[in-house]
Amino acid sequence: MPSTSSSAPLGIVTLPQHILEAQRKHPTATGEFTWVLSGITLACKIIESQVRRAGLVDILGSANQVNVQGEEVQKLDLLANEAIRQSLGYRGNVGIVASEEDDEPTVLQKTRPGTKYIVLFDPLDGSSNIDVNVSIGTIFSILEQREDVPETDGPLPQILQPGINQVAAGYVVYGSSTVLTYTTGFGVHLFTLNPEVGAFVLSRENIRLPESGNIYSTNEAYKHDYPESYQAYLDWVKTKEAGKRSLRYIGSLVADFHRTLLKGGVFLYPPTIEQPGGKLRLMYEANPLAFIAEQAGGMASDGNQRMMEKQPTALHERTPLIIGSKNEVEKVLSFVQ
Ligand code: AHM
Ligand code: MG
Repeated sequence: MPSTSSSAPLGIVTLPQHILEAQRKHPTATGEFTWVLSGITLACKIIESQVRRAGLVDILGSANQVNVQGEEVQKLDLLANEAIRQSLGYRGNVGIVASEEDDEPTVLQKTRPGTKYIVLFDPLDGSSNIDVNVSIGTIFSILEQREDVPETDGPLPQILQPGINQVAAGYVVYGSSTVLTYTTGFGVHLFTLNPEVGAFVLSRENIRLPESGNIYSTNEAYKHDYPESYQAYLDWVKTKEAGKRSLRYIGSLVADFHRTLLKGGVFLYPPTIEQPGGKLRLMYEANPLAFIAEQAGGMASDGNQRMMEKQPTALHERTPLIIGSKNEVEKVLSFVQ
């Protein structure tokens, strides 16, 4: 029988508890932020329940629409997008939300004082994997509204901030279990959804991304469309000098990143002939994952500069991405820089 003595730790820490504890250590924190994150986690629980039911009801497959990126929108993408927008709509302190699925950002409340935050998100990353039961996820990035930009300039100048300005970032993977990882700049913490009680429970605190790792992750089928420097890296990785390596590529960034965070290695999506600026989105894919990678001791670069220092010029801007273990990212950069 486990001890029931009152001095024994209870052992279960939920996400809201964890955030509140963290805030307590920061005397200036107001608790507003907890409210924003709870909106996001509510949405992710709604999305997860839809994902789990996807094969049972008619929500798989395409919605016969093309999003602003020119990609076919899957029905679950739309549901996920709506879930986040609605869950944040009534949080009084979120002023602007912007999503991969929407051409333009949405201003939730204009002039209300205290509309402090901007939430950027990819509601359902890896959507080409929805129909085949492969892990997909939600990625989010939180910025503060800029006081130096007049409201009359519209939401875009507020949003176009470099990744270093993020106050929080995270992602959820709807996989064999549903996990949420987040950072507010004080380490990276991982929670697992207990589906019976509907709570995200702390699984790992202060995750460290291994400094090295033998897994490389990229769409090797595009190798000949990559710049020669990246091809040289992919040739090197198969040499004796590189040692025994493994290739893993899920095709859902969020799931490929999650593995990289826990096991180490490097994920790369370089520029291609078709997409010379890269495929992945700077503001709601690369930046939030870069923030998490760095907080865990890893690195993220676009091949030329630190990802989080890149000044965005458009909401849906794309970027090449090299992310993962410090030593592995540096190795790739030794070829491409
Ligand atoms: P999306 O599903 O939000 O459109 O995201 C793009 C996805 C990433 O999750 C993944 O890393 C990449 O596209 C896979 O691209 P490709 O099929 O070109 O390898
Ligand atoms: Mg995506």
